[in-house]
Amino acid sequence: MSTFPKNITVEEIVKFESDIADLFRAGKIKAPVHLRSGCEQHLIDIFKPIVEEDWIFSYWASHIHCLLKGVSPEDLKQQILEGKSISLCFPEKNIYCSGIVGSLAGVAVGTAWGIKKQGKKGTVYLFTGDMGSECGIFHESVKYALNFDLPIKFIVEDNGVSVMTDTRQTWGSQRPWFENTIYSQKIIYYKYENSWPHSGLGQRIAF
Ligand SMILES: Cc1ncc(C[n+]2csc(CCOP(=O)(O)OP(=O)(O)O)c2C)c(N)n1
Repeated sequence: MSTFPKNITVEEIVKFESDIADLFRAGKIKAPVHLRSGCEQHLIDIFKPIVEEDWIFSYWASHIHCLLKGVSPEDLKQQILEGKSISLCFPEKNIYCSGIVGSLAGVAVGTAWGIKKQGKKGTVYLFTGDMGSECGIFHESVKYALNFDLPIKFIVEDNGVSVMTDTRQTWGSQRPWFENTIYSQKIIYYKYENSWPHSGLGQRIAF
């Protein structure tokens, strides 16, 4: 798997998101976009062991995950221009995303179960936000994956908020539920501050 692209820099990622913001501002994207920043180096590091045969499941803000899994910036931009930013899918790259909170946890665990049962190669990576990681389906999925030793890692990307709601205040705890539990061995957790709004640009766009 030596041809797998790994050389995308923080600057290239920042420029990609900024270019998409310009297109959105100009009214060229007639669908939601969710831009992210501050997580670039974390994601570059997390993607280091990820190879082509691995699977990526992510949600509404997945531009950076797609780039790091080897989708070309041109192909990604085209899909975004076609209004698919919120649920990007590249089956040829084993990438599936959804705009529905929690929807992919069971799918990702099922994929990992299939890999194990069929003796195939590959690891599944499910990316989720901090609020997504507090949902019941996420907890059940991590529990099942740990108990059956499935080839899956869960990545929790904590920007502190669910849209504009403070996630920790919502659940009455300053710590994620899995901290210092046996489940944390299945989870890669990092914190970041997103300089973009949750969705769009925080301004009215006229098409
Ligand atoms: C089932 C469902 N309920 C509500 C929403 C609306 N929604 C979209 S993103 C989001 C917040 C998720 O927060 P978090 O998991 O922390 O993600 P991030 O901050 O990284 O976007 C919500 C409530 C949705 N997409 N799906």
